[in-house]
Amino acid sequence: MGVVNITPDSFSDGGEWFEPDAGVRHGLDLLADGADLLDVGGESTRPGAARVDEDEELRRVLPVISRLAAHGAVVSVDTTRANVARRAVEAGARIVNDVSGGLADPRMVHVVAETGVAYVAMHWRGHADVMDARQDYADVVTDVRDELAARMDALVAAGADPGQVVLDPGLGFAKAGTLNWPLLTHLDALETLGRPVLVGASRKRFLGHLLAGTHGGPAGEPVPPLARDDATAAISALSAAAGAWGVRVHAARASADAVRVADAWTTAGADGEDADELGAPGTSSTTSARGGSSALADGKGSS
Ligand code: PMM
Repeated sequence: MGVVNITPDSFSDGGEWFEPDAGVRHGLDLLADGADLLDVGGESTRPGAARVDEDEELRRVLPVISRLAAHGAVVSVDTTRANVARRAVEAGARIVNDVSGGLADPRMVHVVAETGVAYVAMHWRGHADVMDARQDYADVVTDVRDELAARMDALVAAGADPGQVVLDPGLGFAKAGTLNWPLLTHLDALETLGRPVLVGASRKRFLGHLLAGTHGGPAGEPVPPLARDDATAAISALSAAAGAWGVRVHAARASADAVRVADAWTTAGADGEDADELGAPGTSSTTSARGGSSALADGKGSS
């Protein structure tokens, strides 16, 4: 899943693709680099970010979504607002990616049920201005799993089909540095909920901290967002090998390659030693970020 942020202030690429033409061009570049899906967002969720109003969010995302959909791209809209989700689906989006898992807007679960659209429910504990203060977990893995299970229940209670839902641990959202690693190493805990899992680690702060003092930078200083892409690709490979359905990334090529490597790796492991059994990269039927995308495009998800 390639990220197309139509925002002036996202933490790693704010302002770069703010005009619709630039956003569309960037989306097409991500597809050329191997992305299967494009995630178009008009509101930054970086820590401390102020909210944009709904009209402005619509003005940012709708033209880009309709043009990318007209190019045949599978588009998701990154929004917490039910009305933006509905309008985006009307404009051609086939997936709603809601970082609040339906908590920010009580009407969202109904839009998901009524449209039948595929829906990413991310773990969330509050908007960007408050989330850093909401990091109390008894056990981060079980708490995130249980809170996502509650979001599934709310969706089903509103009439949505569980088959519409993809789950996301929400790396960096109400989770500082070290809290993110157990979530990554226990993706299987989320997989017990029976739905595909999306991982959004790309360029996040915890990677900046992991790499602090490397890349020629000063000791203790997190490396800047654009220097986190190689680490992001490593997470993409490991996530795919652990069974993730997708990875949400800013730089598609390295992660698309990483997912192919993981796919070949797990296929070889599952099929035994016969290398001839390996198909062309990306064509395997085994679970991988690439392998699941067509199912989601149908709105059915994968398992
Ligand atoms: N992270 C961001 C935005 N949207 N959506 C999902 N499903 N998962 C994420 O981890 C996620 C997201 C923040 O990153 P950005 O500001 O660079 O888009």
